[in-house]
Amino acid sequence: MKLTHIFTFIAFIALVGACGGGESSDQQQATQEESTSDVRTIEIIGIDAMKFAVESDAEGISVVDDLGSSDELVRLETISAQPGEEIRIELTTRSQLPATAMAHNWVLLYLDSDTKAFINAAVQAKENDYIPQDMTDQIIAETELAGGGETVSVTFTVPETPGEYEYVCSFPGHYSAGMRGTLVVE
Ligand SMILES: [Cu+2]
Repeated sequence: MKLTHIFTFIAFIALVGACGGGESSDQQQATQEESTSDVRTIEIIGIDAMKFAVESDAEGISVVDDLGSSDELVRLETISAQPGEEIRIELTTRSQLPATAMAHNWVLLYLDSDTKAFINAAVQAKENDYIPQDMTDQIIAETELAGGGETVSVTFTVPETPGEYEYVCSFPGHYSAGMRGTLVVE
């Protein structure tokens, strides 16, 4: 091969390489967009009875029918998940009360976190939407507070360690009223 041919060949390879790279990054972006819309979403309703409720039973969750006739909802008790799975929580508060009296959030805590201590500290953290700032290392995922008619959401990756992770509403009094549940990682 002549030297000029070699240079042409190298230039050709470089060009193909550059195009290939561009294509694959486009492809990656498309895959990401697709996966975002494909994320398993759990629509939770926060009710005045201070419970996490859902409209009906579904695959991957377990519910208890102990809310009486309250909006024909059932109480969400557990969410089952695979390690590393992506889950989106959408929390809507159903209430006529002002947000200062009735608002909800959804906070998922690590296995080794002290839930009672977290809840006790949350009462003192009104200025930070009832999230104790010195205990954020105990939180895997959290939504903002949702007042009546509002919807908040969070997307998170399920931890790799199997176990029963507790999720809570940290608005004062709601945890002890039963506004909590378990994310079961299998
Ligand atoms: Cu609440």
